[in-house]
Amino acid sequence: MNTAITAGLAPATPQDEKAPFAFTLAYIGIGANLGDARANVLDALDRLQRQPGCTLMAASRLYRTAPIDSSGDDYINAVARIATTLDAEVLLQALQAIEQAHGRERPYRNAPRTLDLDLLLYGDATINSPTLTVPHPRMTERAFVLVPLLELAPSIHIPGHGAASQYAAGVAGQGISPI
Ligand code: A4P
Ligand code: MG
Repeated sequence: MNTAITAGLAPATPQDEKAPFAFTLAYIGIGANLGDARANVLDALDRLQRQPGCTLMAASRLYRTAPIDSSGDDYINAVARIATTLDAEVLLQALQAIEQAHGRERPYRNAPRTLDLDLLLYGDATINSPTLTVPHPRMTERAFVLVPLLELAPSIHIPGHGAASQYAAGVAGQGISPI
């Protein structure tokens, strides 16, 4: 069995089995603290599963988290692992379309939001374009990212930063609990 089949991307013909589809494992941070935040996060997972070019491989538990550099109610946060054939910029556009489906508005930086989808990691890529920074620049400082990420991938490395687990102690004071 090749890796394409393992990822649920079965080849269309026997010949294709010789040339497996290229896919990338990516991690998506999901957050919401407006409206029915729990329902919004669950719907985001469903939409990721249905997104062409993406297969939802795993999802963390949902967590209730205290706002960090933000206002409003507690957040509901989770992290998803997907296998995707989409280019990183195309994936970002797909994530933004899911945010828009939930009426995401951006009145000011870090405003409360119905749904926020951040591309945390895209394989082992480092990306610095006008629209996309990967790894997500603040992911090592935030329990709402690190705790669900480490639940899914305890030994994961963050390009340019090393083992994600080494940052867990630094965010231990931030309020987070599974729901
Ligand atoms: N952009 C660049 N890189 C990325 C990336 N890796 N993933 C650009 C997603 N977007 C990326 O994003 C602004 C622009 O960032 C986009 O147009 C995109 O081209 P945005 O979603 O409009 O704004 P944002 O979410 O306010 O910014 P950002 O940077 O995602 O915010 P943070 O730093 O992630 O903070 N507290 C709790 N407890 N839980 C939360 O989920 N979230 C935030 C948002 C603050 N406090 C929180 C939570
Ligand atoms: Mg965002």
